[in-house]
Amino acid sequence: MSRHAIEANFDGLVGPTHNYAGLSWGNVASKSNVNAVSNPKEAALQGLQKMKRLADRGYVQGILPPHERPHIPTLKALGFSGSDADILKAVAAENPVVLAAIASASCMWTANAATVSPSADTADRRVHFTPANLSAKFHRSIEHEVTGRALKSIFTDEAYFAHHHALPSVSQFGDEGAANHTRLCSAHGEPGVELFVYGQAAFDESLPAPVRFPARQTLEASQAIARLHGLTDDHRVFAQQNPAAIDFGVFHNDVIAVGNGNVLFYHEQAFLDEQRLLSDVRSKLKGTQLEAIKVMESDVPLTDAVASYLFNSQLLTTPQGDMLLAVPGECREIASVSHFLDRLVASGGPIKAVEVFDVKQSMRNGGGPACLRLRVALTDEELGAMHPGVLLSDGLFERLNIWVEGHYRDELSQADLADPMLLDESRHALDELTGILGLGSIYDFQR
Ligand code: SUG
Repeated sequence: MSRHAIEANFDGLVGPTHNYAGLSWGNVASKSNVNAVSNPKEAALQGLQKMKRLADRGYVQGILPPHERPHIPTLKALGFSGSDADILKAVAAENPVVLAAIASASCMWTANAATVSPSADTADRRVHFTPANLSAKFHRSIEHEVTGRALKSIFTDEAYFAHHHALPSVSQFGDEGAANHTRLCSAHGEPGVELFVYGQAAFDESLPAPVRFPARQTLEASQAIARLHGLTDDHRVFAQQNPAAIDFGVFHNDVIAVGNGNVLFYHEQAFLDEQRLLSDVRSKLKGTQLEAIKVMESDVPLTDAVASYLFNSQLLTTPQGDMLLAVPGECREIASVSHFLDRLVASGGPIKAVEVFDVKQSMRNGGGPACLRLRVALTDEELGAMHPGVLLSDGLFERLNIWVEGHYRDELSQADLADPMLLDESRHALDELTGILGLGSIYDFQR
């Protein structure tokens, strides 16, 4: 039975410690901006502007809160002791990379927060959530616990929502969440096909793997998520990412492909076996035909795709039933990409409009518009059952702008991460935020 549903986008609100630490080997932007001075205030305001513009267009826009950083409990688990100030001083002296990791605001990229399967696809007809273990990177592996708490406090009613634990935190079950998961369907409320794109098979060495950069998502993790979410064979497809693309800096599938409704928009180098992927999706997709929009290397070289983040765009269905591509500003700065976008809109295909968003602060760490959001398709009833306090309204937008202006710094260097005042400022800000959003005590310092 199909029901009317919408797609809500939950953006990560950028945290007060947003900084450039070069923590992500394999992510070109993160490595090339290491030690640059960041502007957390501007980053948070850019994110809010993106949310507001989409909310103004009628999209349901939600917010996921930043996490407590620097995360003192992780340092205590690593043997640091004393007051918070002592601990920060000791870790800064002994291992500044560990300090940077536990201070990262990386939970802003909520495409990596979790994998979400809408109720139209799952065996028990509930919306299923699994926070991603993000085990490939230490700084991200500490996100899933608080992500899980936040998701549970937003989607509480067990009649509608099912929550799973993150998978075991080892590389064999490395899971990067929705960044490697695309849902194709005739409409958000109709049963769909969930496409899981993995970088490597952990237990099958006969399959190719990248040699330069790590594959963060494994086949085994994708299969486990599909099992947990109760996706039968006709609702799931597994496909391998092209290892050569990972070695080129495509660390998540959402850096080279994006899907929405019946459209899959991707670069010709995205997948290892593109024909098999297309025929698997076509055979399982009900009520509509797959529209594959493939971008050729001769039109947009992979280097330009990675530099512009063309595919890290949000592909959204408009109220008229067309599609809108929400691209990062960098797409208009790179000639091949900008020309391609003009031709795409003029081609008469499903993508009828391109909107440009400035998320430069996030882009410098390898996070475009699509990294900043987690998609949750919800029926009208499910939307009514979730916690409404995290949905962006004009009033909440205004309140959050004031909150950012009041609590955030406009400059942050690596040396600042050890400043005990930053920890205090951050906790004060987050304590107030859980009040604004009505989320209850989700942070360790509140418990
Ligand atoms: O995991 N960058 C993030 C970017 C995540 C982008 N998300 C998606 N493609 N969905 C990452 O590599 C860099 C942090 C630093 O270097 O300071 C970072 O974590």
